[in-house]
Amino acid sequence: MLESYIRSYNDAVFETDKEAAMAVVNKALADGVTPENIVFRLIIPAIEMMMAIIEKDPDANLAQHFMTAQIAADVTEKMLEKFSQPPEVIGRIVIGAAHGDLHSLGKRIVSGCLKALMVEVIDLGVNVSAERFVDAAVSENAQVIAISAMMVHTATGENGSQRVRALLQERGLEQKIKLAVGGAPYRFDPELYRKVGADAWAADGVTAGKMIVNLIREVKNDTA
Ligand code: B12
Repeated sequence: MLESYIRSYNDAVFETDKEAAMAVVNKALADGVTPENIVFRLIIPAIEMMMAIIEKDPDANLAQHFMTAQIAADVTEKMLEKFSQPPEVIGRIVIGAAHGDLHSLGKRIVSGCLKALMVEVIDLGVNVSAERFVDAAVSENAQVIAISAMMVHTATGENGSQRVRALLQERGLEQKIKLAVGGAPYRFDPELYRKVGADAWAADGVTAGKMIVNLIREVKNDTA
């Protein structure tokens, strides 16, 4: 039975038909599919399927990619309330677009993937200063600061990742808070993340989710 929902859900996502995707989810729930299975068997595999398509065809439709992550985030949030046991939250991150950067789509996709992986996401929006990233990470008790930068000058700029690294150093927070980056400039130069002082980077939402979960685990092990 689950298989047919998986097929219908994937078809709906492929057609970027959010209503149809939600209808599949609601029908599955009504037919007794557990919220846990909806998240782990329907939502997350659909994101992975979309990424596999995008890897083969870099020109794959951005709307499909975006919609998959949006639906994933929406459905996951609704399903979490219905889990039989409160899901174990893996950790918490703050995310935002770098200072001077107004590009928000990549960040939203990454947020959707993280929420589906049970990571709490505090979205600081766009054009976020280095101080704000660090202050928010401290006040929210986040293990990771995730910075999205779509332009070379916002990836490498003075009030971006490099300043965040300097602040983490100055405030003695490097063991407690890791720095992850992503966005187009990092795909062009896979070593750029090191130059801007980040701990890690990822080329897409699904890889970003996995990488950030690893960073959260690193922090938790180091500070245990
Ligand atoms: C859409 C877009 C816009 C939209 C943004 C709308 C919005 N709300 O986001 C608008 C029209 C507003 C815009 C404005 C501008 N843009 Co623009 N834009 C783009 C475009 C076409 C697509 C970006 C996008 O959304 N991609 C889709 C998402 C899904 O991909 P992504 O962001 O890369 O995210 C994925 C990964 O990178 C990764 N990821 C992303 N963030 C993070 C973060 C972390 C922590 C991790 C781990 C991973 C990760 O996962 C994501 C999901 O898979 C790009 C061209 C391109 N091909 O990249 C130009 C582009 C980024 N823009 C560019 C420019 C120049 C501008 C403007 C300056 C144009 C102008 N003259 O006004 C302004 C700048 C505004 C500003 N201050 O930010 C240039 C940058 C050039 C450069 N070398 O720096 C580009 C590359 C176009 C070009 N070829 O010239 N833009």
